Amino acid sequence: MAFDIDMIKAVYARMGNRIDAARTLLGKPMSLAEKILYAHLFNGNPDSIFDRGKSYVDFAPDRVAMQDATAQMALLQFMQAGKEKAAVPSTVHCDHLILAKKGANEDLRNSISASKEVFDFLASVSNKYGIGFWKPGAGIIHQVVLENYAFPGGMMIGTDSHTVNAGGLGMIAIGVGGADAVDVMAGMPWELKFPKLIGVKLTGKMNGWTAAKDVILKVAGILTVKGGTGSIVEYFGEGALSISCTGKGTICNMGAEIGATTSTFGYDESMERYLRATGRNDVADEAEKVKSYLTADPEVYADPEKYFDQVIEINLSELEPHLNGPFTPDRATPISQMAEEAEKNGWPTKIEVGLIGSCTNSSYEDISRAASVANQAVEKNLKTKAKFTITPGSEQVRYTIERDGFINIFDKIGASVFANACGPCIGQWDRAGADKKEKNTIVHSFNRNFSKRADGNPNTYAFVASPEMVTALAIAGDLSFNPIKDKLVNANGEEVMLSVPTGEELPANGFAVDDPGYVAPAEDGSGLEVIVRPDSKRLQLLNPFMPWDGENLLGLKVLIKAEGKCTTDHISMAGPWLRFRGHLDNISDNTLTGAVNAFNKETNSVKNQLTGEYSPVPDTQRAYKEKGISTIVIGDHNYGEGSSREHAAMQPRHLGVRVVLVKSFARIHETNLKKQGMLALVFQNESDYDKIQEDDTIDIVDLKSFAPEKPLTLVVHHKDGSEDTIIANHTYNQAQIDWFKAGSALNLIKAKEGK
Ligand code: MIC
Ligand code: SF4
Repeated sequence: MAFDIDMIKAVYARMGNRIDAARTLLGKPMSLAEKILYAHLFNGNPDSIFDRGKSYVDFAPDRVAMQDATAQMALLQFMQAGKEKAAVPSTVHCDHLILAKKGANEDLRNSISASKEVFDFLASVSNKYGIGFWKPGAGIIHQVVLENYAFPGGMMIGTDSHTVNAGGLGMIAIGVGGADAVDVMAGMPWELKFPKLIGVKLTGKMNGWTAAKDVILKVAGILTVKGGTGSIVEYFGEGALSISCTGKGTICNMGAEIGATTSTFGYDESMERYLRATGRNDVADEAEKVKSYLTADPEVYADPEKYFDQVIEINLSELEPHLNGPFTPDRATPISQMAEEAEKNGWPTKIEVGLIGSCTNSSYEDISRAASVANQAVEKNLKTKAKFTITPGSEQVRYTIERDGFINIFDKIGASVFANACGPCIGQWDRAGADKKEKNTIVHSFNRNFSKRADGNPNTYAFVASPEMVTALAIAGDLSFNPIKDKLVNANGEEVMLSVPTGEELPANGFAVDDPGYVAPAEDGSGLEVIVRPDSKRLQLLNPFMPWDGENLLGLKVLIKAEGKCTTDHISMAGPWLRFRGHLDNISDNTLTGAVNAFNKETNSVKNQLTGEYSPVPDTQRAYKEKGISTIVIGDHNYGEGSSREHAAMQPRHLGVRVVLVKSFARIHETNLKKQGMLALVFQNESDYDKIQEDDTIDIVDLKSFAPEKPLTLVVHHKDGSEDTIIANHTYNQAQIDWFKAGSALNLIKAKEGK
């Protein structure tokens, strides 16, 4: 039986009426995204319609998922909210804090002992508040959610940007910061700006070396890292029907890389097959009964231009395998052009390591197709040139692929199998020699390839591809190798070609697992106590942020003017810093250390206006804080792109930054800033960015009349005595202005609870 089947039945029972009511109000056929959104309004039955891209709407998601690195902060906040139990089914997954170094068993043992305090904390909070707990080694949050919790037509949020993976099972699944998870677990409305809609029509059918991954690599190339911002991407068309459910998951997963709010597919037979194969006949049976509500109305897909804000069409029959990178997931190169591009750009073509797996690509289908390529290396007597690693997404997948002999095949090409966890994808890869910072190339089937992400080396050129392409490229050891047309020379000196991968969508003998790694919470946890040691280096109870004093913000010093890409990895790096995700003061020592200072083009070196000296960003900021001086951070486009980690907002807040003023924001980060009581502002006139100088002091002169839709005025005082006036837009509605006034959204929840 599926988890929480009663909740799922209840969602389906009310869905029809709500969608019918919305259709009547809208007076037109509905897309799937609209159906799910209107079926999940906090106030129940729809009684008005919303403006896409404009209206803020209160939703009631069906469930919440959290991973260990973000759950700590989410749960530390939830503990302050004064509730006895999580209001909706919620889970915690231990996956990010697990190192990849020697191999699964040893790494898992070492990581459990290194992070015992944190895992124990998460286990005990989960137990107390009725939250399901998935132990270290159970798998990566998104794979475990797809296998166990996702259901067509449902709505969930998760404290990780790749929560969107569950769109593969026809959900609206959205990545958020921990404070948003607290809203939902506290039974309060969860607010989102009603998204715009992008339709992607898939025609034709994939063949040969092309995989589902190539669909999203192509889409990323078209839309770029910010093209999906504020939108839900809905895939449809005959091509969609031929993609497996897990392949759909891969496509939705990487929707995070184009900034999309989420992506989804209509319910179809691939989803039914997957539900049944993963032990959820009950969900499949229920979904079958409400099928017409689990996909768009037919008119929408027949005439998409009329119903979506933007439509993209991709012919799968012609789609080539892609390699995206280096350093950004939207730099898309079809394999046929790779040799030329690499040469033109001076990318190192020798591949050192191929890595497959991760939450994005570790389905049975992915692994079986990659194994079919690896097997050819064995049979055709080829020596695999690059190192090769596998990171399975869940214990269920790992157990099944081992049983079916795939691990054995990978062993023969000298592969290492890492623990079922994020490992190398999140900088937990203790890669030998990475500290030498040598220029080198890796290829992987993960989703992100920002500088330093996998191994901490800024000179690692990482390219993203499908698992089967990664395997072929690892065998060849050469970025310019195109398996579709190029030959390789084997150990006998013969020229051989790799034939196209073959695989199975689902295991013929079913999935199997010995210990899935799930721990159910106590029925009644009210008497349980959660302990945080006061001298802990890893965990720190939170102190509420100070409310706004009602005055204009005057005398703000410019902490840093960040230039170019400034992702959450640049604002709060992962890797070794993951160990401080539950300790706000300690993790604050990495604040903005990856951002490039526009004035000297260096990272982690900014001018302290009090001394005139250059010092690391966190030290400079702490020096201002000590003197009670507030600061402002200036940023470029798509500031805060990437992850959902609210640390990127809480750390600056904790250190005394009051305002972040940028050319544009990534969605989750903008919300995180608002939730934590920061001012998130956008230049009305982009070129004003150039007016900000290193020694500036800035006043916000009309904050006392802070109101929705009313821009704010900043007076910038330059060192030479001259001044500039800059207008900043913002997207705060009244409720969000109240968060700002209270010091944070959490302060407001607490006030409502009377705690
Ligand atoms: C990531 O892929 O960057 C992460 C680590 O999963 C993050 C969450 C985090 O920072 O903990 C994400 O994508 O949200
Ligand atoms: Fe983990 Fe990487 Fe997936 Fe993030 S993207 S959840 S770090 S495997």
